[in-house]
Amino acid sequence: MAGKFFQKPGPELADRVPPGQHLAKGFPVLTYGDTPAVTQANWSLSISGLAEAKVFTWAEIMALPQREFTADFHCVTTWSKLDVTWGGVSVTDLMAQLAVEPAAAHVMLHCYGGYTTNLALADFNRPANFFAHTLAGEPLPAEHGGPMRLVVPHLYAWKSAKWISGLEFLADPALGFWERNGYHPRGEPWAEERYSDR
Ligand SMILES: Nc1nc2c(c(=O)[nH]1)N[C@H]1C(S)=C(S)[C@@H](COP(=O)(O)O)O[C@H]1N2
Ligand SMILES: [Mo]
Repeated sequence: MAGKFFQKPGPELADRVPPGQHLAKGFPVLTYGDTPAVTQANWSLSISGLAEAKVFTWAEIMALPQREFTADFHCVTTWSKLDVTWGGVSVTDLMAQLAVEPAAAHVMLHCYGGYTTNLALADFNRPANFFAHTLAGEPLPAEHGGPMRLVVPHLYAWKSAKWISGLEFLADPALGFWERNGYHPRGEPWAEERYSDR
């Protein structure tokens, strides 16, 4: 698929680009359905399931430590983008604000527009994962999930929920939108966990 939109990684980047992936030129937009209209004023993040129920406003998230992140981004449709620069709040900083029950082992991410995706708690609660409101120094564009998305760099990008609206903590594994439709429950790019065998 080398050509106008993709390029084969040179040997110097081979250890950065997972098997079967090509480097994207630019930053493609991958959305199932329409871009929902969400503003900072009407955005909130709801905590539900096996955790003390809570709703964070935009201002409450902005009051948490604001950090910069540089991360690679791997879409299962075979494009990757290296060294994307983001600004936002680490998942571990947000988790420190929550009272999650010990029985919680999974989390379902809910989004404005109805998209969902599932993660094991161990894949979610990592300092390298973050809620992003800034992309390349600018407010996160709506088509890339603005005003707020999650980014989970170590898994395929369908786990990086755009327009995130809620975290639902669960005891048992569950499947989100693409996972119900044949994508792998975990989605680790170096192991090419693209599709489910079920
Ligand atoms: N809410 C929501 N989040 C989503 C998606 C989506 O359709 N809706 N697509 C996922 C997929 S498949 C990918 S590859 C990335 C794409 O992010 P981008 O559009 O910023 O490149 O977002 C993920 N998060
Ligand atoms: Mo994707």
